[in-house]
Amino acid sequence: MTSPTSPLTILLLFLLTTLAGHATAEDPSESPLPTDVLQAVKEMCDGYAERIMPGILEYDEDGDGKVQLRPLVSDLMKRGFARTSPFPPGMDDELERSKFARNQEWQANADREIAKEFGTDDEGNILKIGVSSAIQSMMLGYLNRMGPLDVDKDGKLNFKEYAMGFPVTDKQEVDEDGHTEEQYDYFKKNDKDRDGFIKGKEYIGEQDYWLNLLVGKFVGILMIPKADTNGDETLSREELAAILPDAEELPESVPLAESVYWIRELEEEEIAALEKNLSKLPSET
Ligand SMILES: [Ca+2]
Ligand SMILES: [Ca+2]
Ligand SMILES: [Ca+2]
Repeated sequence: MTSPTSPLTILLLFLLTTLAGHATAEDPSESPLPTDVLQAVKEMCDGYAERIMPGILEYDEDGDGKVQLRPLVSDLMKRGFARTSPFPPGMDDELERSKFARNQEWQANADREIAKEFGTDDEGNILKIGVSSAIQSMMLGYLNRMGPLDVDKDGKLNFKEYAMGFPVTDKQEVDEDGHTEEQYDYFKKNDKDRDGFIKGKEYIGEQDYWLNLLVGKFVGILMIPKADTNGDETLSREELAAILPDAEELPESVPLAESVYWIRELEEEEIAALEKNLSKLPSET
């Protein structure tokens, strides 16, 4: 598991916060992005909504195909959603504690924002199209904000411009130009045509990566009660192993009431496995 203060986690948290912190409605018709990019964003977000809806429908108790947003969020909050985790036992270092607290605040904020923007009908029921447009809004908000990084205004980001979007923490090693390995890695990964610039749909590649993680975590948070197969409100090691069979390390047990905190710290491959395996489990009875 990634420790809460590893550079990658900080980067992830930063991006989640960047995404989530801008969840105010972004109207696609007012976006400066080209039509083909907007269309690609829409399709991507429809796909994310497709993935999220089965998790939401787990909360459809009367089977009418509708789930109300407010009670759903209250349910999730009982497991740590939109809340900050208490300090782990033995975390005494002041600096470590303040970083942990800040990270938790970011995560809780990301939760609040993702749920707040879900579109509902007049009765407060969550709509698939409302889920898709909430994610689109987050994504467009971020894409539109890439603009200011483009200092020389040539419509694309060179490495120096791109790297400004990634904060370097005091614990990260930097080269003589003040850049981290992660910055180079992410730039290389997203510069798909290798022309030395991030432009057009390459912006989306970045977003798609982080949103994929965010959506995977959210589906995990929605479906985690299914893993409690004996219904004792605790995920035993056996129950955890059933959903993460390949995990190298698993906690002894995780109370359902703290399951969101546990999911927040999972790594990329674990999040993917969690979503896949929880989807296969029968619904909670
Ligand atoms: Ca530029
Ligand atoms: Ca490129
Ligand atoms: Ca159990």
